[in-house]
Amino acid sequence: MSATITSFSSAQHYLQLEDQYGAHNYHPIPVVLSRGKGVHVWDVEGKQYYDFLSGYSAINQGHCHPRLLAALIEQAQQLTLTSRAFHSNLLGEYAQYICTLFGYDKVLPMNTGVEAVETGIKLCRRWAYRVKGIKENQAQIIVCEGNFHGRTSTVISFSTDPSSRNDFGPYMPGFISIPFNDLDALAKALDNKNVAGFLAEPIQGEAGVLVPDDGYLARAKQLCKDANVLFIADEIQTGLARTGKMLACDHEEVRPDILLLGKALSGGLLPVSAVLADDEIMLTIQPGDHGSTYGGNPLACKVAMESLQVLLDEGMAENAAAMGTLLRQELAALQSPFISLIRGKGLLNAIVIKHEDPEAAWHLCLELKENGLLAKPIHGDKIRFAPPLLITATQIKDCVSIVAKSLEKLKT
Ligand code: IF1
Repeated sequence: MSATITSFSSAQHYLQLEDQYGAHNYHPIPVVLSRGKGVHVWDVEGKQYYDFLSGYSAINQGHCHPRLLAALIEQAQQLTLTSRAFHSNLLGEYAQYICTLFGYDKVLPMNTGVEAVETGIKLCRRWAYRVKGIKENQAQIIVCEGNFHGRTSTVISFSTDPSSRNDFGPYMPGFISIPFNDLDALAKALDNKNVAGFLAEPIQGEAGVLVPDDGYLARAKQLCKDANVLFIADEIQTGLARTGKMLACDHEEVRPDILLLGKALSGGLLPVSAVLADDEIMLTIQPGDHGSTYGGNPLACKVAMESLQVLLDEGMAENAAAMGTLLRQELAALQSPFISLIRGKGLLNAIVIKHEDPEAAWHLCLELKENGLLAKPIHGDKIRFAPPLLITATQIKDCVSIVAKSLEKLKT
């Protein structure tokens, strides 16, 4: 029997369907969205919200950006997928564009962020054995406690978050965990001839927007260089103008040996990720060694080039820097007894909630929703504030007034 879905105005109908037929692998804020434009989304009842999550930084360019939609629609009517069994007229153009923009010899195109992370791990290991000369199956990659790099079995093998990792064993070996933002721990871990790489987020997103000390990235890169170890920067969430520069590494003029991009590389239209590296690393993978059905498809290439160009043309990094500073200033000016910390860089921010109710951050997010702003807690007491990068000063002030109004609810 074919299921027929009649359009209902009640969100309840959609929530019930999702609960009955969808896996229960998320606990969303109870809102059912049906439209997005710029910094706003609308629910099925037509209520408008500010989006303060931006699809976890996949929608830096704003919802349904007209230039991205035009690129998608135009290419979708031409050619969407060839597989890599054949060439297309767009992969080479895209590869040149992105390599020139970020200053690398080559790009390996993938789809999701975690596929880029997995690809980076495989490239690092391949380089370890075929260039650095580490003995087969002995390569180690240093990672940071509190990391979030995705949800495949390999990647959760080095997660320190019990809900991401527990009861998914057996785990992939070959990873050494050290504290984030700890150069002594990194230096000590690097004193191991089997270490091939250091994988880190320049700012730890899921850990609560943890910004490392000034100089940490530059010093970490130097320590890796001195130890002949590859620095693998996961810029899937921090990259593409989110922190006020094209890359978070740019704040310290650090050039990763392997650069991982995703999310806003397609402006929220379809999954596109990328791994960039120079030939010494990238050419350790030869034909048949790695790939993906959709990796580098013409539709993805077209949308990714336009997504990057929009960031540049609309000065989104500069706006993120300015609006991020304004947001943190305005939040601090509230002097709320319920906000113990405000931190972030550019428009990747988080507030830490102080309240005797352990669910206070969740309740605040429900109140924010009632007042027209969508955000979601990170691990209990923190709330990520990461709007699309085209947000204006007026809108920032409007959002902060929504936060102020919503915080009143925590008094009761
Ligand atoms: C979920 C978190 C954010 C990422 C970094 C790789 C990936 C992500 C730095 C993998 C993905 C997403 C995944 C999504 C929620 C969201 C998230 F809460 F999970 F941790 F943003 F912080 N590197 N992050 O942030 O990219 O394979 O998902 O395309 O899994 O719940 P992906």
